Amino acid sequence: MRFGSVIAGACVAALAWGVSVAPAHAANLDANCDDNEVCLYKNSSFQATAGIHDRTSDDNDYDGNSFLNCSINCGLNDEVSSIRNTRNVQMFFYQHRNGGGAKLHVAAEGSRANLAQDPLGADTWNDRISSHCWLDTTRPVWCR
Ligand SMILES: [Ca+2]
Ligand SMILES: [Ca+2]
Ligand SMILES: [Ca+2]
Repeated sequence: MRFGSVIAGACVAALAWGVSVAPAHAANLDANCDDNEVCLYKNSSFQATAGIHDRTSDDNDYDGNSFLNCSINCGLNDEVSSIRNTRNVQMFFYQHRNGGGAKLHVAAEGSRANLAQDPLGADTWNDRISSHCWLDTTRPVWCR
């Protein structure tokens, strides 16, 4: 195959149809942290092999979502320990679902390598995040 296995199924299908594909094509939930995604990691320091959830959309409730590349305790809610935002738009992450509780700002194309170093009251943001959104013009009402 001309391209590596990191190219997602949707991209391969597009190539088969003769459609040109940008190199930075964002593939939702393929365990690769592509451009225009938010990449949530179970461990600190962006360890994709220890659990990653890479997505292209806002999420108002992590409950029921899971890490990829993960075999045990893989639920997303209250388990995220590092973050990459690869979209050129700033983001908010929230303590609770639907934008509830405290919020953590991450810059456009910014990241947090270790949420245990980001204070949340007397505690930290490690294993606390439950929803997120990009602060673009189409953001939902709960993205405050
Ligand atoms: Ca991806
Ligand atoms: Ca964690
Ligand atoms: Ca939470």
